[in-house]
Amino acid sequence: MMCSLWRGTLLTLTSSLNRRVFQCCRQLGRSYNIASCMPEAVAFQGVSDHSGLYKFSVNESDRFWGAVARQRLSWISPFHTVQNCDFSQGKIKWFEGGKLNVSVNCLDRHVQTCPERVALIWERDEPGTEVKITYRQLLELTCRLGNLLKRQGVRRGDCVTIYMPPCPLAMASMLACARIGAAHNVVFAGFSSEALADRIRDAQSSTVITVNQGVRGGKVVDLKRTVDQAVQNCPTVQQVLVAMRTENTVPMTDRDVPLEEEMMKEDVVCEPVAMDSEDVLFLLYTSGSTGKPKGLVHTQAGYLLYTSLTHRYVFNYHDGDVFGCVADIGWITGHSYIVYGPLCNGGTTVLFESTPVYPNPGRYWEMVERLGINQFYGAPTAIRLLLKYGDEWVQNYNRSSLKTLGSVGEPINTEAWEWYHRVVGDGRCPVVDTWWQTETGGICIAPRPADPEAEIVPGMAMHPFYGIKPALLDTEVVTGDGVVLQSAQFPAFLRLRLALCYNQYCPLNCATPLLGFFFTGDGAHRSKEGYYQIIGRLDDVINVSGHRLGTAELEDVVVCTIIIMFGLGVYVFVVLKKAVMVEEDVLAQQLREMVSRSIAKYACPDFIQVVRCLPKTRSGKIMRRVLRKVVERNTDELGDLSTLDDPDSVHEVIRGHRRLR
Ligand code: 6R9
Repeated sequence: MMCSLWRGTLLTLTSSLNRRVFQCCRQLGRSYNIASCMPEAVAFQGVSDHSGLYKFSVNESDRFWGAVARQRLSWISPFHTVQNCDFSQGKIKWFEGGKLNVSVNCLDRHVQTCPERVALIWERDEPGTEVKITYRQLLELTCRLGNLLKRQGVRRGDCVTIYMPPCPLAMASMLACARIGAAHNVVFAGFSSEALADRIRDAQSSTVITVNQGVRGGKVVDLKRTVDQAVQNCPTVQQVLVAMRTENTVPMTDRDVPLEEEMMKEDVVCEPVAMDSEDVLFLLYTSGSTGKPKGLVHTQAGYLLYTSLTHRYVFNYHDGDVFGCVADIGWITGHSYIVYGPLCNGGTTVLFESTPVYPNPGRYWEMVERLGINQFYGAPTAIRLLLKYGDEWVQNYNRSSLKTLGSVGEPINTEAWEWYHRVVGDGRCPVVDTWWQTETGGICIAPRPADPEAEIVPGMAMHPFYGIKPALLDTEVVTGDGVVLQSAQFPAFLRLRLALCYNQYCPLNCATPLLGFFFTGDGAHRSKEGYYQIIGRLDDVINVSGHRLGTAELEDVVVCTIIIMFGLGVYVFVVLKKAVMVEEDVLAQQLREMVSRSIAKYACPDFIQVVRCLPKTRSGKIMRRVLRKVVERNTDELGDLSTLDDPDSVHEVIRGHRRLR
C-alpha cells in the first residue's frame, strides 16, 4: 500500500486554476512566538513554530495530547493512559482512567471566573430581538433541566432525543444530558416525522425534548405535531418535554410535560456525574448527502478537547471575541462549533435561528454589525446564494468587527471564495476553508493554525491540524479514483463498533487492510508545497474519455453548476444567477468555450440543463447521487430521500431532463 502525492492531470489543473495567492495576514511584520500562542508548546523542547508543533503532534502524539488534555480540560480524576488504540479490533480509547464532566468544563469553570460573561447570543428569527445569556444563567438552566430529566427517570447511559430549533433551551438540554451522564441525540428540526421516528427508535430514547412550534424565515413550523406523529411508532418513548417557542398552545397529552413550567420547580444546583473519558457523549446522524444516514457516536474527553483546540486555533479565537457559526445545532458543525468548542473555551457563541435571506439577503451582515461578530463560520451553499444578490447587501453594513471567515460543508469554488474574501471580509480577513466530517468530530484540514503570514490559496483547505495525518491513496493502488484516507489516531475520531466497520471499509479494492486509516469518501490533491485541496466526494469524481475529473474542478470554471457522469460524457446542471437572462443554447456555447479554455476540450459538457435549484440535503449539501440517478434514468431508485430539503427540486430536475432528452 502506497500513500503518496497524487500525480497527474488533476494536480496540474489545480495549479493553473488557483495560482492567485492571497496573503491574508493581519499581523504582518510581527515576530511570532509559538509559546505565546500555545502555552503547552513551552514543554515541547525544540518546537518554535507551527510546523514544528505539527510535526511534534504527530510524532510524539502521546506527549502532545497528554499535555494539551491536562492543560485545557478540568478533570475530576486524572487519566493514566493517553491513548490505547487497536485498530484491528476497532478499539479507540483516549485518556483512560480519567473522569470528567463535559458540562463542568463548558459552564462551571467559567462561572467561577467570569459568571456574567455572555455565553450565548440567541439570534432569533426576528432581527433585532436577540437574547443574551450569561454563563451563570446557562448553568442555572442546565441544572434545572438536568434535575427535571432525572425526575422524569432519565439515567446515566440513557439517550435523550432532542428535536428543537437553535434556542437556548436546546443548548441547555444538550448540556443537561452531559451533566447527568445521559447521551443526546439531536435531530435536525426540519426532518419529517418518519426520519425522526427512525432516529428515536435507533437511539431507544424514552424521552424526547421539543418545542411547541419553531419559527424560521418568518414561517411558523409545527414541530410538536411532527413529534406526535413520530412517537406513535416509537414504543420506547415515555415522555415528551415541550418548550414554548411561540405563544400558541398546542394539544398536550398525558405523555407531554410542559418544560418551562416543570423546570422552574427544580433546583438550580445539579450535581455533575463523573463520567469516564470514553463514555458516550452523543449520537448523531450524518447528513445523508451520499446515502442512508448513519448514526455515529462521539465520546467525552477526546471530542471535547479536540473541538476546543480546533475552535481556538483554526479561527484564532480569543477571550472576548464573539463567535458566529450559522449552522444548525442539529448538525455536527453546530455541536462542535456552536456548543462544545466555544463553551469549553469560555467563548461567546451565537445561536442563529433564521435563514441567510430573511428578511432580506443582508441578514448575516446586519447581524455581524449588530452583534459585533469577530469570527463568522458558514457554508459555501449560503455564500453562493448571497453572491447572486450582489455586493450592496453586504456593503450596507459595517463588518469591521470581522477577523476570520470560515467555510465548511462543501468545496468552496474560487468565485465564492474570492467574493467572501474581497467583499465580505474587505480583503483583510483570512478565509479558512475547513475540511472535516461528522466522523472526525472536528476540523481536520484548514489553512490555520499557521504563522499569520502564511499564504492561503483560494479554495484550498491547505494544512492538516495538529495530530492529523491525512493520506492520499496512490492511484496505482486503487485504480480509477483518488481517495483521502484519514488516520483514525486522534482524540475526536468516532467510536464504538462503527470504527471497526469503517476500518474494514477503508481498504476498498486492496487485499490487506490499512490499519489505523479510514476511508473518508472524498478525493483530494496535494500540491508540491504539501497543500491539500478537496476536490469533491469520491462518487463525484468522474471519468471522461479516460481522464479523471473532480466535479469541484469543473464547477470552479462553470460556476454554480453540477457535473455528473453520463456514460462517458459530462452532464451539467446550471443554476443561473438571479440577474442573468440568457438563451439556453447561447449559454451552452459559452460554457463549452469556458471549460475548453480553462481545462481541456475533453472536459466539455455534453448536456446542459438549466434548473431553478438543485436537490439539497437540509444541511445544504447537493445530493449528487440523486442527479446521477436522474441522468441515468433510474428515477425508481433514487434511494433514501429522508434528508432532502425541497422535494419539488427533484421533480423539476426530472421534468427538465425528460424535456431535454
Ligand atoms: C462538517 C461536515 C462531511 C462531508 C465531507 C466532504 C464535505 C465538508 C468540506 C467538504 C470540501 C470542505 N465537506 N467540509 N468538502 N471542502 N471544506 O460537513 O460534516 O455533514 O458529515 O459532511 O462534507 O465531502 O466528507 P458532514
